[in-house]
Amino acid sequence: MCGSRGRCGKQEAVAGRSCRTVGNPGANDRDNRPLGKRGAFCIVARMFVDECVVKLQAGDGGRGCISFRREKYEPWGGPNGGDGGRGGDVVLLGDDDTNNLVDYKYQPHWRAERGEHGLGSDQHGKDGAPRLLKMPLGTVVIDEATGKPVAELIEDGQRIVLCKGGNGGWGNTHFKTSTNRAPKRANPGQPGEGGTFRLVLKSIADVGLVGFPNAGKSSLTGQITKARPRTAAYPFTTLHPQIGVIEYRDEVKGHRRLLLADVPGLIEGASENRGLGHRFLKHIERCALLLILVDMAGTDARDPRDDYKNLLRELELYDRTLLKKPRVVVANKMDVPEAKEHLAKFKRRYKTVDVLEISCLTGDGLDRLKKELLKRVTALRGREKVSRKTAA
Ligand SMILES: Nc1nc2c(ncn2[C@@H]2O[C@H](COP(=O)(O)OP(=O)(O)OP(=O)(O)O)[C@@H](O)[C@H]2O)c(=O)[nH]1
Ligand SMILES: [Mg+2]
Repeated sequence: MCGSRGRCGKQEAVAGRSCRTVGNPGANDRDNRPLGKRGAFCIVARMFVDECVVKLQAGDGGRGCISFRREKYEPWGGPNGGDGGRGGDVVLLGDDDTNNLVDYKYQPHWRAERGEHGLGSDQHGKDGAPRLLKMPLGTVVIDEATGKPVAELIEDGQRIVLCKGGNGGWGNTHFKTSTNRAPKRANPGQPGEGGTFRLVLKSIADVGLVGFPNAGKSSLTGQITKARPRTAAYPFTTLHPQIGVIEYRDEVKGHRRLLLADVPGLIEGASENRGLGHRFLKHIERCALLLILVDMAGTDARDPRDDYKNLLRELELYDRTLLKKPRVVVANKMDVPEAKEHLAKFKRRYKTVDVLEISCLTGDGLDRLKKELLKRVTALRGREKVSRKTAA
């Protein structure tokens, strides 16, 4: 969590670890200070890691013990070697409060405790403590040896035992038989499982926000969710995805919420690594609905019609299936006088596309957009459940 919690209002951002930033243009000048003047902890907290490699090792089982009972007046006390303890597992825990893999990037080696060895007098070794690793929801674990996904964390509190600890070895008491009353053998503990794994975070959100830089994605996120991503009039203000929660309070149907993922801007040629490239598009792969935000003001002499075409092209180049996802096209900056003309031209070219008009500056159209998002996502999620049942 951000070290300056109270000061920067970090608790409002669900993901992205951003400190409180400008929701409305110019609203909070303190946060426009250069990074170096905000305190070192904030700078570290801004780092966003969504992919890293870790080496995990479960604990080995403890050795079984060879021991014999020796007491006064007990000449044939018999074997009393205890068993070794079980090695601890490496357990992944889905955690809603974690949204970044930065902890694992700089500390990639994790090991669970080994089991203690067995002792005489039938004392069993203590089991090793498991190693609990908190993972952000949406983390996919890929085994580096096979290249195949082996686990995926999608629910808060979900536990996955990724590497099992080794069993403890039997002490010599277990080997006592009618013919062998004094066995001199015990088992060694079994080694714990281990491996090298790639962790890939693919955020889980209902709606993925896609647009050119400066289209107003973060302004929209700031307006309709509780997150406060930084907004400014220069491209690539947002450098990593931010997840915001859209809240709906309904007296009859109860409290509802949708997650909105604001991903960094896409530009033409992103597939060739221009701008920030395609690297963050994995965060919209799981969204039910894509929100394509078009800057109708034509900022920087751009043509909104070309923006829309280029956005779809970049999505297609990243993954064709993204184009099959349902999408809602939203025209932003409708408060700017030229926007009306641009919108008319846009509608003439894309006759079948339904466009929702909004302005993040004046707030026009935002309520309608929120309702539309809820309606569509509810319908889509319902359909997903039905198709999953049919597949089963
Ligand atoms: N006039 C007007 N300006 C807007 C509106 N929405 C956003 N802006 C301005 O557009 C600029 C860019 O807004 P951002 O929200 O940072 O845009 P973004 O899409 O998140 O940009 P990147 O993070 O760089 O990709 C800011 O200066 C905003 O004040 C709007 O509806 N009307
Ligand atoms: Mg932004």
